[in-house]
Amino acid sequence: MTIERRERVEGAPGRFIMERYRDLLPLTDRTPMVTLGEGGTPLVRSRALEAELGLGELWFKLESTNPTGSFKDRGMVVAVAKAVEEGARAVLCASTGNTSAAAAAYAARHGLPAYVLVPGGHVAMGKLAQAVAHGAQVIAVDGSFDRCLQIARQLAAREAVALVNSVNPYRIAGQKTAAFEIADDLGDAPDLLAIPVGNAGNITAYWAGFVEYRHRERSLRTPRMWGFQAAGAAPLVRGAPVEDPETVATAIRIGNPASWRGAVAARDDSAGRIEAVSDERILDAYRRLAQDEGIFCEPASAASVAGLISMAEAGESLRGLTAVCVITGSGLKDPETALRVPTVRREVPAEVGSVARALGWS
Ligand code: AN7
Repeated sequence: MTIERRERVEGAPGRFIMERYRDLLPLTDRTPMVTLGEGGTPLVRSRALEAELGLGELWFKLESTNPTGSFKDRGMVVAVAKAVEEGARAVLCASTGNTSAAAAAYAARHGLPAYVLVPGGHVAMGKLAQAVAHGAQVIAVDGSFDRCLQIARQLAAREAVALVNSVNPYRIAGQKTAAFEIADDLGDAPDLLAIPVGNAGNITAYWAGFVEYRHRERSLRTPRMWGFQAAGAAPLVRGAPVEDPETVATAIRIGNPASWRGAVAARDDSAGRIEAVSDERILDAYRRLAQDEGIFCEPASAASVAGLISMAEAGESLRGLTAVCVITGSGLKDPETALRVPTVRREVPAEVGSVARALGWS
């Protein structure tokens, strides 16, 4: 018996999406196969919400476990590799935070400089820390994400940098692999896919992934796509751009999504929905995920769960259906929101009696 050597991949072989789904990605033999271990994320079954919502099965796709703590790594690993293949000498993006963290990490991995434009004062602390730690040049712009993206597009058109926002088709290609993994893990696509929507790249990518998988007969069906925007930043629900988007879920504080048409097509072609959820409901779902399911996500991610709860309350029948909620980013990204609740008490003296009293045990 001969054992064939597989192509060697730098980093973490096996679960690496560019290797596992190579035949479904726009790679060539000149694409550098560099990884930080993205993809292969867990699909975890609900403990509490599934029965409460009357679902047959509720699963959480934990994209928060990607190397930089969000789904952005799937698209960025492909986009930066292709940028290198095509001769780019730097990468540029606009970001509400997670894209910048991923761009900075993968640029560092390839030895390229990264430039990121963020809306000043509206990026969660953990994401900013990542971009800075990886050595990206971070420019805080006095304006919204939408303005940052406009400026980034103009700069990319006149400088020799690769724009790695989701207007870059390699980002969408990489992010499709999450849909492939869900169908592989469940044995088929679910009935429903619930997902937060900001710039709308991810809902576009998931839909493309499910459609492609069915087309290639690797799954039998496609899900209904349910996208959820924050009420203060819900242009797709309103049907018009929002000038001054505002929400506690800063990741999706976006008023004019670049993949607008992709999101509308995902909704309409899947007989799905795009709805708005209030910040109050987002924070409620955020706490329920952490306390009843053991899943610490960032507020934007909780929009998918808030949306499912809202739809159930509005009388939408979920009975017997299999649903997947995409948990797009880690709670560690935004510790300030987590600590806003008044549960951390002041320090007590270092002795048993005081600690027991503080615990309410005596
Ligand atoms: C945790 O990082 O747009 O609808 O610049 O970070 O594909 O934009 C982030 C978006 C959901 C929405 N959840 O995805 C950025 C950025 C989290 C996010 C979204 C984002 P898209």
